[in-house]
Amino acid sequence: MARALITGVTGQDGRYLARLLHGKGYEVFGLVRGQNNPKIDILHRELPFVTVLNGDLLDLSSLLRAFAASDPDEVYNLGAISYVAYSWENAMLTTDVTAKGVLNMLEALRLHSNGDVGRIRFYQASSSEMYGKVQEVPQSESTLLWPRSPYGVAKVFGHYMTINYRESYGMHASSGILFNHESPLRGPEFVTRKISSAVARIAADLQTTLTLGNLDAQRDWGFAGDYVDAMWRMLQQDEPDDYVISTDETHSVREYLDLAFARVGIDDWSPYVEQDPQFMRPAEVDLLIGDSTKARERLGWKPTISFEQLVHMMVDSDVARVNGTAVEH
Ligand code: NAP
Ligand code: F7E
Repeated sequence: MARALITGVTGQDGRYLARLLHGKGYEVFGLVRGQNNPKIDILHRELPFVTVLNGDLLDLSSLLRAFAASDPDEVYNLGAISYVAYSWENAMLTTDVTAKGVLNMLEALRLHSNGDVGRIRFYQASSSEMYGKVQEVPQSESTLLWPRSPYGVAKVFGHYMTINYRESYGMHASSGILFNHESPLRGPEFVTRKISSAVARIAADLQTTLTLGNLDAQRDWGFAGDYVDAMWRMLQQDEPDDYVISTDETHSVREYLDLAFARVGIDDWSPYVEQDPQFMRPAEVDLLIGDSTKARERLGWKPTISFEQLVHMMVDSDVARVNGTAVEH
C-alpha cells in the first residue's frame, strides 16, 4: 500500500486530495497544526481514514517526526497561508509559512530519506498568483513571474526552491502552477464562496447586502476536485516537472455574480451588491488566464467542470446549507 503525507489536509484541496488518494488505495497521513485545531472534528467525521499527525510548517522538528511516522512514498505540500488579502497584513508570517515552510518540507524530506531522495516524490502547491502583473497572455510554464502580493512573492520562493532541490539533489519534486480553483469546500473569505453563500442567504431573506471590492478582476476559475487529480498525475510521471493547471478560460467577478444571482432567480443583482475600498487590494492582479497545453498533453489531464457548472454547484450547495438540506462534497 503506497503511503502519502499531505500538509494542509484541513484545507479545501487537502480534503479533496485525501479522498482521491484513499480511493486509489493509499494510506493517507495528514499534518494538522495546533493543540486543539477545530478542523480535526471535520477530518474525523468526513475523512476518518486519514491518520492525523501533529505538526507545523514553521517547525522543522515536527516535520521530521511526521516523515518518520508516515515514511511516505509521496508528499503533497498544500499547507500555506493562502489568502492573498491577509498576506499584506501579515507579510512576515506569510513569508515564514508560505515560503520558508516549503524549504522546511524539502529539508525534512532530504534528511528523512538519508541520501536516497529519489524514493520520495514531492508536490509543491505553486500558484498563478506568481504571474501577478502578467507579462504574457495566456500564462504558461515559461511566462516571466511578477508577483503582486507578499503571498505571491512567498510562492515564488517556494517554487524556485522546489526546482533548486530537484536540480541540486535529484529530488523527484514537481510544482503545480494552479490557477484559482473553487468548490463548496472553499473558505468563506474567497470571493466565489463569499458570493455563493451571500446569494443563498439573500434568496432566503436572511441578508440584504453583499459588500465586495474590485468587480472587474478576471480569473481562470476551475473546480478543486479536478485540480487535485492533476497533482496526483504529476507525481506518477517518471520525471519531475512543472505544470500549469487551468481551464484556459477567464471570467470576471461580475460574470460570477451574473450566474450566481440568476441561479436563485435574480436577474438584476445591482440592488444587492455594494463596493467598499476595504476589499480593494494595494496591488491587484487584473487578469489571469492559463495555457495548460503541457498538462493536457503530458498528463492526459483536462477539467471536467465548466465555469457555469462550478457557479451552480457552489450556489446550490450554499442554498442547501441555508435550507438545512446540505449534502457532503
Ligand atoms: P486553504 O483551504 O487555505 O488551506 C490551507 C491549509 O494550510 C490549511 O489546512 C491550513 O491549516 C494549512 N496551514 C496554514 N498554516 C499552516 C502551518 N503553519 N503549518 C501547517 N499547515 C498550515 O488552501 P487551499 O485552497 O486548499 O490551497 C491549497 C494550497 O494550494 C495552498 O498552498 C494554496 O496556497 C495553494 N493554491 C491554491 C489555489 C486555489 O485556488 N485554491 C491556487 C493555487 C495554489 P488550518 O486548517 O489549521 O488553518
Ligand atoms: O480573489 C476580487 C479580488 O480572494 C479573487 C487563492 O486561492 O487564488 C486565490 O487568490 C479576485 C481578486 O482569490 C472581493 O480582488 C473582489 O481580484 O477569491 P480571491 P485570489 O486572490 O485570486 C490564487 C490562485 C491562490 O493561489 C490563492 O491562494 O476577487 N475580489 N471583491 C474579492 N476577493 C475577496 N476575497 N473578497 C472580496 O470581497
